[in-house]
Amino acid sequence: MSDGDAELEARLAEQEAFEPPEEFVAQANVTDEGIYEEFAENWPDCWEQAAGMLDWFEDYDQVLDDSNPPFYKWFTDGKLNASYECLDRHLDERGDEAAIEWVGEPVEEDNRTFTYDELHREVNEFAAALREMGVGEDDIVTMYMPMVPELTIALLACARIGAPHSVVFAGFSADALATRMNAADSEYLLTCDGYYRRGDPLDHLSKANTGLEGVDHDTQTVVVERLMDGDGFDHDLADDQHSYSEVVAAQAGAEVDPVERDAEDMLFMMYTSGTTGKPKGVKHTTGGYLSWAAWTSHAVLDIKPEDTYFCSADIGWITGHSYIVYGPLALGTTSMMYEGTPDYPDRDRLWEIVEEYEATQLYTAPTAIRAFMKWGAEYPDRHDLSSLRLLGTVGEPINPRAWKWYYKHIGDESCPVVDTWWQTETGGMMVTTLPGIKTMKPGSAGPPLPGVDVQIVDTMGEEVEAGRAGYLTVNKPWPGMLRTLYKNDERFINEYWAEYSDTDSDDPADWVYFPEDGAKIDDDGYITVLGRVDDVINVSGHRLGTMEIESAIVGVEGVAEAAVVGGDHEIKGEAVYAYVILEEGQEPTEEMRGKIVQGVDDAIGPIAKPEQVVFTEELPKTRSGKIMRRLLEQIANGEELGDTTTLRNPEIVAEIQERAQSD
Ligand code: 6R9
Repeated sequence: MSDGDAELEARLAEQEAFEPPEEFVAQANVTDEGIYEEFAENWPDCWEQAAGMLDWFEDYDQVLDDSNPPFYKWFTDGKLNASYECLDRHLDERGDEAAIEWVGEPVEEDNRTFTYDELHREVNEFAAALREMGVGEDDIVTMYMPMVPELTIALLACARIGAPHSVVFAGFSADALATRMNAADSEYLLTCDGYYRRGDPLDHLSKANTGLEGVDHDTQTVVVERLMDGDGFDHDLADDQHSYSEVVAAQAGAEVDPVERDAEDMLFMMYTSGTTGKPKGVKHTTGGYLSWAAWTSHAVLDIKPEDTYFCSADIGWITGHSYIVYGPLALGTTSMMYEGTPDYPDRDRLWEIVEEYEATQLYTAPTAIRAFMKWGAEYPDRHDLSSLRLLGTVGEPINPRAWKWYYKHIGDESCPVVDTWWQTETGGMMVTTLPGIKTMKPGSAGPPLPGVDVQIVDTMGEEVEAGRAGYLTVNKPWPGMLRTLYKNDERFINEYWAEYSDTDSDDPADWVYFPEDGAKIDDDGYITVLGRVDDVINVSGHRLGTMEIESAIVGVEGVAEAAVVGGDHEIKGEAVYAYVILEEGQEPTEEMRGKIVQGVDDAIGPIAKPEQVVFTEELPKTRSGKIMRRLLEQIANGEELGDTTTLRNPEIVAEIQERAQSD
């Protein structure tokens, strides 16, 4: 490091606030500070600005119908189609411009550009193929796909014919696929033969087929051929399975009119983890969700049609839905899709892509930034990243050191960084600075977006003082919010509203949304999100329920009981730590440990695999028999232990601690 660098590092380390770069402000989509007051005074009509980003087939009557909280309706009786919004309406002006730049794993030169015209054609053909298979309006189509262009095509094809999609992350297990298809009564699946990881072909269809065996109703499957000749596995398609290229070829040139969907009609559902073992099917609508995705893409990501915008998330998660597909394409921009990992063939892969495509925004996760930081600045330094105008992060809290590294080494101190807090359930961003207006404070996401009403409260629902830890709550509905949990209104109320609402009231003022995150607020209204307060672990920005992992472990033969907690991890943020009691006569062998790890892999997927499995004869329990997870977390983190006197079995704690350390 040169002296100049050292000086700069020292200055950055001390600096707590950063102003938006002037050059950025001069061109930003939103620059008038008055927007905060304007939206507050004009709520909920302010959200006409979000709806106004779309071209509606039929105008809505009412911005918000809050007559039956928490079942809010937005843009009532408005009619639109998400596929039309993301494709058709751009064709006149942007038909020849790139909609999707797809960058494949570098197994050969097979990157693909889809112009809006081309994407429109592909979406129409696949929409026709889906119809031909019998998919009707409101039939749920499941996708179990890696980051290939057909995934985006399929989402928009479903939207075109009014069939809600349910995407299951390709890294999830066969069991996870079956559970989700069963829960959604989904009769259609889109998957692929395989894909490439670090240059090697990976069999995906066998996993999908295992999943299909667990589905309790008839299904039809479409299989995308991603692998190249010679890399294929021995796959025979069953009678109820069709080749993607064949069904699409049969519809060459077909055009499908985008169906008129009501604003409140379901656009998609997405399963996410919660406190109990059963994943939650979060339902999003067409009008509110799409308005929210488009408006936040415009205001926070500063997307303009001529941009080449790069979000490195996977479409298997909500970030990919809102900020690779729906938001950016609704704005008519070029959205990148990257199939591979950031470190293959080398650790400069993302920077190579940014340089080659002249990406203008990069939206990624703190876990990735921490890995980049660990690998060192030499990798981004190899490339010209000056095309970048804005940087974003999402998924988990970002520590100030990682924020500053990102700001300096990727953004060259000339790009604002937006730290965006939101969830699967919120549909899009909720708390973040507006990049053309607000001072940035590393580690703090920022104020709520204009028109978003957030309070930090104590267990009684009273606002806590500035600087004190409390619970994040949202006190007014917003267009992008989930409408319910699929076919489970009761769980919807219990999970998100019951904690702080008067659930007997039909006055919206008595209803408060609780996202189950802890947070604190500064005097100036900036919010620092502290993390989940439920039994959810955030591994590399991915939500995993401890109960789901525990039930996978208990499902392994020979295991009697298990407790799982999240412990700190340098790169992943949090990692899974498992404490396991074996049945009588079972030995705590390495083989058993292997079976447990495999059991989690089979039930959920590799991301949920425990970092450490500690065998014990007992778990620390309170007198009422509740597992003291706090103590297990402290053990996982190698921290000093808190009070153990209220335990039924205090002596076990030291023993577990010893075993965890000797492993
Ligand atoms: C978009 C997404 C949601 C949970 C959320 C919170 C954590 C997300 C964050 C953040 C601190 C941020 N989270 N963004 N925590 N700062 N900027 O990640 O959705 O997968 O549903 O996870 O992620 O704990 O409750 P999802």
